[in-house]
Amino acid sequence: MRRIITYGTFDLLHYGHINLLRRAKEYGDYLIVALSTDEFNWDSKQKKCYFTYEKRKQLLEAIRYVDLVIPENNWEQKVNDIKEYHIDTFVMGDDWKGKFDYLRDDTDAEVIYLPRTPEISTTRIKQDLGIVNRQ
Ligand code: C2G
Repeated sequence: MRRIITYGTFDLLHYGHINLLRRAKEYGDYLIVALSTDEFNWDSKQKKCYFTYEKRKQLLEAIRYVDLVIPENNWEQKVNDIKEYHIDTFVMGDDWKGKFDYLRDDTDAEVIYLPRTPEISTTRIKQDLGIVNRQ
């Protein structure tokens, strides 16, 4: 069984996220999504999510490509996750290109960056709805 992992916030789930998850799953049989917790998002990514971790997890678990959702609590857990879950392929959108190349040295996983879906983003959705600055 070929196992894949990817990481993200996945707030206001949209088709760009689905495109990423669908293509990630093509690299194997079992896709794990490490979902950024509310605390990690706020403390380390300065992102205030619209949906809580539990709601974002529920949405991801309903996606046919996703087999398991685990929490992403910090930037440093990737090496351990890859070893603990016997991951063969680490996948991220190419806005992260190069940022996780160290995993090629520190683990046996291949590191793949996939093209983002260009025209859609959670920020764009909030802007279009005129809610970007309302906290
Ligand atoms: N994505 C995409 N196309 C978009 C928007 C997002 O392919 N239009 C991809 C991103 O490249 C990422 C995944 O969908 O691989 C999740 O995106 P975000 O929720 O924005 O994740 P991010 O905040 O980048 O968190 O440790 C890594 C971080 O947790 C990644």
